[in-house]
Amino acid sequence: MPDSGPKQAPRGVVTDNLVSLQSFILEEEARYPGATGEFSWIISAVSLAAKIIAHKVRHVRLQEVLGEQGDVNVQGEEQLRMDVIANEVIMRVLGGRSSIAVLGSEEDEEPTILRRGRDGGKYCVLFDPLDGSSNLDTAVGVGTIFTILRNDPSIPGAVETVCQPGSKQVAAGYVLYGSSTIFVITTGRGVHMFELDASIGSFMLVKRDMRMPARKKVYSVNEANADGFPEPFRRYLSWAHANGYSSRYIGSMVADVHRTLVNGGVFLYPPTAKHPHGKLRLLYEANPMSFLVEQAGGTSVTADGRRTMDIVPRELHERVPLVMGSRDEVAAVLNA
Ligand code: AHM
Ligand code: MG
Repeated sequence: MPDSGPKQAPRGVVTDNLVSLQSFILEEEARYPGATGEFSWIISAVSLAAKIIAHKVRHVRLQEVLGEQGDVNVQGEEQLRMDVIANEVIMRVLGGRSSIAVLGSEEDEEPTILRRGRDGGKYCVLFDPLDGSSNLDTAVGVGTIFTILRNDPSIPGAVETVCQPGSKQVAAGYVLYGSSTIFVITTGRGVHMFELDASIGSFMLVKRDMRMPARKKVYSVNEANADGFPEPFRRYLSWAHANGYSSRYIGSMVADVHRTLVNGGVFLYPPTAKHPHGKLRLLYEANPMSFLVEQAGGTSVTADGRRTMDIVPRELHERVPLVMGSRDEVAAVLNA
């Protein structure tokens, strides 16, 4: 019999294994001898919270959760009812996980101490419960961003405990509530993407080890603020205009960064007249996204070219000017 070459699966037969987020994380954790499974419990809590929030976001009008709460959060921004609900969902779901020592949220002035290190609190979780929520009115993609840090029981204060540079993150990710619900995560070994199959209630692996292209002529910035940008950013925009670049800006960080991760390009939030230190928050927006971008082969820096994840934070809600994305595109911004 002649050799017919490598065997192919019969048509219509799926050869790839189906992997849920749950089993993926268990598999990852099993690589570490002595792992206790506590970390997997935290990710499973984040994914449960994400499913609850996804359901609410999808029915935001029917459930009448659009509109203002009437309060202002610590950043002086009006809180939407959905911001408050998403925050509560995450606090209540994660609050029950016995290995979490501290929770910190964009919506709360101070981090919440759940338990001390001696009581088993090994980790801290920081999150932005519903980033870009002002876009909910128009059914645009919004997201949840999270990061997991180790708890150092020798540090007494909650703020001091969570003020760790991004390079110390144990894991980070986001959930995009877009036309589909997407969960993207890194534990420092690549970036992996899952999609929610609502019929079975599971996030299923759709892309292992995402890599972002090194080059893509797309920039993503709120160009209406350009007059208030420092000169190098204005020079970059003129250069990009003259060099055939396209502009894509949703105004919802999770959606803009997700597109940048998948397609390449550069996402920027430079200092502006209104936000001289940038608008985005270092600990629970910039750092988790920087971890993902770097793990996918990209770069993330602040306005002065320093690596974002090297900044030592001083406070929970600190802001940072941000340039992140494809390696060569970030370099083009810095070289302008
Ligand atoms: P939020 O956390 O209050 O929702 O604000 C953050 C959002 C980001 O999602 C987005 O990148 C940015 O604000 C857009 O800001 P602007 O409207 O100034 O362009
Ligand atoms: Mg936000």
